[in-house]
Amino acid sequence: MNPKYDPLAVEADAQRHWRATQAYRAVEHATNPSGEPKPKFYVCSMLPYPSGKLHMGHVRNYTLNDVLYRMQRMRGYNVMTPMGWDAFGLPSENAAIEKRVPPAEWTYANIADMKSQMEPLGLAFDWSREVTTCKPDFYVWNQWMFLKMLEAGIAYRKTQIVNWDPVDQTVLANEQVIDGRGWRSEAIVEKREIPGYYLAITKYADELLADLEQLDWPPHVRAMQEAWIGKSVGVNFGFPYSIDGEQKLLRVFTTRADTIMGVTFVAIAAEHPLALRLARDEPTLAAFVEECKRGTTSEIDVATMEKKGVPTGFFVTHPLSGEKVPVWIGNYVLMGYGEGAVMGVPGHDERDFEFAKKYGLPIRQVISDTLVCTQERRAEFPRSEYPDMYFDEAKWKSWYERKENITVVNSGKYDGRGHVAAVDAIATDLKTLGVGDKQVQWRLRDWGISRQRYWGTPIPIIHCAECGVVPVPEKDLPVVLPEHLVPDGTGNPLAKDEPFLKCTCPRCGKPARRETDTMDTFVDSSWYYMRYCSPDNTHAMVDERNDYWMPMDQYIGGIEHAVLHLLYARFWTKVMRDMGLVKFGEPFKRLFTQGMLTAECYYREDDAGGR
Ligand code: ANZ
Ligand code: ZN
Repeated sequence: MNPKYDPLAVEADAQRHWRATQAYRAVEHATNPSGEPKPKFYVCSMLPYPSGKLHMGHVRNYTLNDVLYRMQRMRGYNVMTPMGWDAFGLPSENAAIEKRVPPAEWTYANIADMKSQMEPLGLAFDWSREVTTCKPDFYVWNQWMFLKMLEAGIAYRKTQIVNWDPVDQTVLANEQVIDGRGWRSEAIVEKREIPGYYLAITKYADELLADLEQLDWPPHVRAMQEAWIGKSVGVNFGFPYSIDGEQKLLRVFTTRADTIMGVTFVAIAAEHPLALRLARDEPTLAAFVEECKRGTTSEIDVATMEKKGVPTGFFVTHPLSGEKVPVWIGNYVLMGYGEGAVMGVPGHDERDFEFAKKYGLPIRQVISDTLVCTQERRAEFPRSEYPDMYFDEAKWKSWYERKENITVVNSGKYDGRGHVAAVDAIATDLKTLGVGDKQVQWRLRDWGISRQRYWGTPIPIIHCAECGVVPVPEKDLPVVLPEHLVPDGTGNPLAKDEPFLKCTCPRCGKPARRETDTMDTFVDSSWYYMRYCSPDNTHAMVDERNDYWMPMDQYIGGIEHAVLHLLYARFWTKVMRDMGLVKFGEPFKRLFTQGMLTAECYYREDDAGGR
C-alpha cells in the first residue's frame, strides 16, 4: 500500500466507481434493506450563475451541502442533491457585448467549464437531474405559468417607470445607473413610462408575513423579509382643497396620526397629479418636476439623497384645525408608496425635519415626555432656567419615530393622550368628517417581471394591430429565444430580429408582432428547485415526484438572497398551491446562509513559484 495519499489516483478511481454504479442517483420511495420506506431528505444549494470559472466560494458551499448529504445518507435517509445553472441574465449579455459573441455561446461554454471543474471534486450530485434555465425545456414552464397567472389575474400589464438611457436607447437596470448616468454611454438617465408585466405578490402579503413563523430559518433572514413586506398600520386621510372649480382631497398615508397637529406643510411627489397640474401654470415647478425625473428609480437612493423641494404656492386646509397648509413638491416623497404625499411633521419625523430646516418651515412640537414651552408661556419658563423645555436638535432627534411612553401636547383636545389613544381619537374624528380612516399599508410592491433585454425567457405575448395584446396559446409554447444574436448595447436585439418578431395573431390570423421583453431571472429561481424533482417531464411543469421530495428539507445559499429570491420563491409556491400544482405552501423548511469567503485561504507554491 502506498503510505502517501495520492488524490488523483484514489479519487479518480472512487469517482469512476460512483459513476458506474450511479451512486448519487436519487430515486423516489427508496426502501431500506428490510423493505421499509426510507425518510426522504432533500438538500440543495442555490444554483450557480455560470459566470466562468469555479472559485473557492463555490467549493466551500458545495462542500457544506456534500457533508450534509453524506451524513444524512449514513443515517438512513433517502437523500437528493441536484445541481443546475442559473443561466439567463444581464452579466452574460454584458460579457457578450464585450466579447462580441452570442450570450448563448458564452454561457454554454462556461457551463461546460464549470461542470468539468466540479466533477473531479467528487460531490454527491445527482447529475441526472441537471437543470439549465436558458434551455427551452425549462423556460417553457415559465411561459406556461405566466399564461396561467394571466388567467388567474395574478399576472397583469401596466405602465412602469424605468431608467432610460437616451444615447444607447435602452432601459437600464438600477445597478447600471451610476451617479445618475448610464454605465456605458455616461448620458444623463431619464425616467420613462413604458408598459410591463407584473405579478401580484401583494395579494399574498398577509400570508407571506404570517407563514414566516413556521420556517426554521435564521432569525435575521426572517426579519429582513418582514421588513421588506413592511406591514404598516396607519391612517389615510385627506387635506381638502379646491382647484379648477372642484373640491378635492389631498390624500396622505401616515403611521403617526397622533402628530397631525404638528403638520406645517404637505410634501408631494414630483409625479403626483397635483404637482403635474400645478406645474402646468408654473415654469419653475415644471423645471423641478423635470429635474426629479432624472436620477434613479431605486428606493434606497431616494431615502439617502439630499432632500430638495419647491413651494408650489398652493395651499390645502388642515382637516382638524382648519389652518392653511402650504404644499411643497419634495424629492423624498415616493410616488409608489401610500398616496405619493406626506403630511410634513418636522417636529417628529427626521426627513421632514431635514426638509423644514433647509427651507425655513415652522417646526412644531406635538409630542413630549417633558413639558414644552409654548410661545405664550415663555415668560413663565425662561430658557436659561428651563433649557429642557426648549428646542434642542439632539434631544429632538431622540423623539423621532418614538411611539412608546409619549404624550401628545400642543394638540388641543388630544393633549395628554398616548400614541395609540391619540391615533384612535384622531382617526375617529377624521372618519366622522368623512376625510379619512385607518388603513393597512404594505411596503411590498407587485413584482415587475418585464426586462427590456435579450437574454431571458420570452414573455409569451403577441401584439396585434386589431386585437391588441394577445397571449400566445398554450399549444404554441415554447416561444423559443433565438440563440445566435449578439447584443451591441443599443437596445434589445430581439426588437431588430425579424424572424423572431414576425408572427400571426392567434385570434384574427393577421400579421402581428411578438413581445420582445423577457422575464426577470428571479422567475427561473422561483421554482427551479421543484423542476429537479421531475426534470424529464415534457408535458407537465411538476409531477407527483415533487410531492415526494418537496418541501425541501435544507436549502443552502447566500445571504444576498435573503429577500428577493427567497420571497419570490415563497410567493411562486403559494400560487402553484392555489392552482393545485403542489400540496404545500412553503418551499424551504430550513435555510442555512453560508457566508462568504473574503480572504485568501491556504495555498501551496509549486516549483515555479505559482499558486
Ligand atoms: C407623518 C409622520 C410623523 C410620519 C412622524 C412619520 C413620523 P412606514 O412606517 O414605512 O409605513 N410616508 C408616507 N407616504 C410616503 C411617501 N409616498 N413617500 C415618502 N414617505 C412617505 O412609513 C409611513 C410614514 O412614511 C408616514 O408617516 C409618512 O410620514 C411617510 F413623526 O406621516 B409619517
Ligand atoms: Zn389579431
